[in-house]
Amino acid sequence: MNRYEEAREIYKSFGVDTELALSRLENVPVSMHCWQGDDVIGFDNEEGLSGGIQTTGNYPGRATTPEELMADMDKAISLIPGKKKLNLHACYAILNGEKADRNAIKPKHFQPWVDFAKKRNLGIDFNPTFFSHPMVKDNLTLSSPNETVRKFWIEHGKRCLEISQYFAEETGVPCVMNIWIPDGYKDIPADRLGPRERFKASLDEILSSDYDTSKVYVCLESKVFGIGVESYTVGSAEFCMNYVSQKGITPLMDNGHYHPTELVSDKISAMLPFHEKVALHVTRSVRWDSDHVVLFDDETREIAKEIVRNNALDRVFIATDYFDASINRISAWVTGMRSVQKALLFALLQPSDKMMSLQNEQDMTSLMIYQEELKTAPFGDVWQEYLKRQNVPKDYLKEVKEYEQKVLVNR
Ligand code: RNT
Ligand code: ZN
Repeated sequence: MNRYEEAREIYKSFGVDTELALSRLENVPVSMHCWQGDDVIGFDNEEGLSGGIQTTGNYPGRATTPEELMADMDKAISLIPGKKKLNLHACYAILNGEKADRNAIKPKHFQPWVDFAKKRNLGIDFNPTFFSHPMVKDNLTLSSPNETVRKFWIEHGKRCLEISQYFAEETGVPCVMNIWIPDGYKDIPADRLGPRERFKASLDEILSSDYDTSKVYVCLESKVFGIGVESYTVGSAEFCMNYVSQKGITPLMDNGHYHPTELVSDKISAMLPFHEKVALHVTRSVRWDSDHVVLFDDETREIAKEIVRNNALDRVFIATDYFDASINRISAWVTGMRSVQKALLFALLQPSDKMMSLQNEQDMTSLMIYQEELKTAPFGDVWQEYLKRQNVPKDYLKEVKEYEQKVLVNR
């Protein structure tokens, strides 16, 4: 027996079918964020990153053109097992010298991305970019008291809805379009209600445009605070939760956007009874919303367990969202994407039904022991088998280093 076969037997003794787990895993799409490749800069502006988020580090080789970014994504994709989706931001529009501001972008500015996705059989998700732009005035966009500013960003939202629907129609896969705004105040505001009323009205206006809800899932992402906007965030958790419920759109939870002792893994089951779909930004927050590379850590595993054991693999949109400029960016993509998939496999290898009945029988003693035993079951051997079947190398470091020497250092 090889290691995988032995592992299969051990899992069998827990009542777990590793073959079933492997075949389920390969069909779970994970949406890969393009913005890890260029430190969230994009191609449509000369501005640095703003909006209360920040990349740190200056590792060589940042992608600076669409061709470079696509080549880097291709390299990463070749090292990531499983089903992927492409997650784009509006600032990655490919304008080819044309003047089209955020309120004037059209599907055609994303056609090269559609070609890229189609060739690789990927669906596309999308995000309006409400940051890194001169029309962000005093850290405000859709909630600004300035009508011209609001109008500009409302139009941007509408443009993005049209582009999202174009992605869905071209790829045949529904597009998840996520709205996140950086709006807030560094210091204590005098009016907390006004900005939220304006944000609500702006969202209403964006959503009043005619779009096909079977093709575009609009999400709203909440946040607790950002750099330079520490005292007040317009799109807080309560605001966003109420808004999505009222409008029947999809909540998006980023696990960097809560107080450090709050866990998104616990929130998933609080959202599922009320929403057809729930969207996630999987990240790793170190002390704050630092957007470190996702690892195979406790909370990532716990999030995956909640998706799997609640039978919600087809109800939860899983996307990565982090940006580390201090390490090789291809490696950052691969490590983070692999970590999400590892966590999903780990979750698929849990005898969830058995453990749920232990809980219902109030046999918490057995449940504790079961859970502890499973932590040291030969998970690694099943993971290696998955990599083998998916035809991706176990040792991606070597490939990443070679690509660095051949391509990245020459930029
Ligand atoms: C920011 C949000 C948002 C961004 C991306 C780039 O705090 O997490 O999702 O990270 O849109
Ligand atoms: Zn996010």
